[in-house]
Amino acid sequence: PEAEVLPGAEQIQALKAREISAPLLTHLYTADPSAHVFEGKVYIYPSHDIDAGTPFDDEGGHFGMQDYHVLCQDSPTGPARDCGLALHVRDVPWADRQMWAPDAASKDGRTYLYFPAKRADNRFHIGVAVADRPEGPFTAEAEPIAGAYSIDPAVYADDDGEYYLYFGGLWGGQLQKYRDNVYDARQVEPPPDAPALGARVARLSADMKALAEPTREVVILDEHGQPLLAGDHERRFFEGPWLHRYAGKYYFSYSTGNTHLLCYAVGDSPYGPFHYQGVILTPVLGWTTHHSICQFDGKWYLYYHDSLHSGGVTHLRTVKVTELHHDANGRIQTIHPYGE
Ligand code: FUB
Repeated sequence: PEAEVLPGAEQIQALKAREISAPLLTHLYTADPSAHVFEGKVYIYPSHDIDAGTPFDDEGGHFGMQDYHVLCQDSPTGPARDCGLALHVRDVPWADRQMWAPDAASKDGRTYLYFPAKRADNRFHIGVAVADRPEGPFTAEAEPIAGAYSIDPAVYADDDGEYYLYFGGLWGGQLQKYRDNVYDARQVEPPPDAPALGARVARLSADMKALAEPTREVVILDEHGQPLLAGDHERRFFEGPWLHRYAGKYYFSYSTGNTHLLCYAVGDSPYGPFHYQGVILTPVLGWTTHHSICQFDGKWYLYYHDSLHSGGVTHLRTVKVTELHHDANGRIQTIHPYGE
């Protein structure tokens, strides 16, 4: 693996002078923000970045997170509070390490936290933990969710009362090792001229703790109605799926990973297919980019992260928020995190 090359002090100062949003808080490193409006407030479910002392590697071993803290805002333009420890890996019976990007859903007065972690066998699974309050503390189920795997769970609550779980991330997130929900350690990302691998989606069971069906692939189509190709690194799904609904359409958004873009595609069903539309956020400082989109008081907001506060350390990130605009045709206006 390549060693991480940090930007110089001058470059950091120049980016700080141009950043469009300041970190929401800095006493913790936080990343991968999943924001939802629960009980009239914004609750943010982020990763809690630490320097675990694990060496940098291509599998993301340097992301050695151990717990989650939930953040809360009275509104997206106000300060964020750290609600304290919500769940620690030592309290998850099946998990060994690497508590990566979580998400949460609210149903019938309870909050469900969905999170990926590695088992001792080095494979990522997705677990669920339950609380009586949006900020936790959460109690984890004894086993991960059967049929879910890889990383980056995101839950979409549809208007008809159904909940959908999306997940998936390539390379360190291990999605490339699965075909049709079956694990095969020898598998790699498909060749450039083959269809790209998609995120996975399934409806959740009524108790929110299981999949109601096997997961399906989330297919993203190009301008000719053909699936994006695996070699199309500027547009193909890599990790960090998210779903929101705008003007009756379903918007599937995600990170392109090694090209560092947040992109989106639009469809008529939570299952897709989705038609590629464009870029939401141009690259931030740090290798990863990961987001959520939420509506508050009629306005839309993009929650995202970058590594500016840590001087560019890829696994020490801070969460930010900025307003997001859909134009008259429903297209999302591209956001530049350090101005154009
Ligand atoms: O935070 C660890 C991983 O980095 C997440 O799961 C990915 O989406 C990337 O942001």
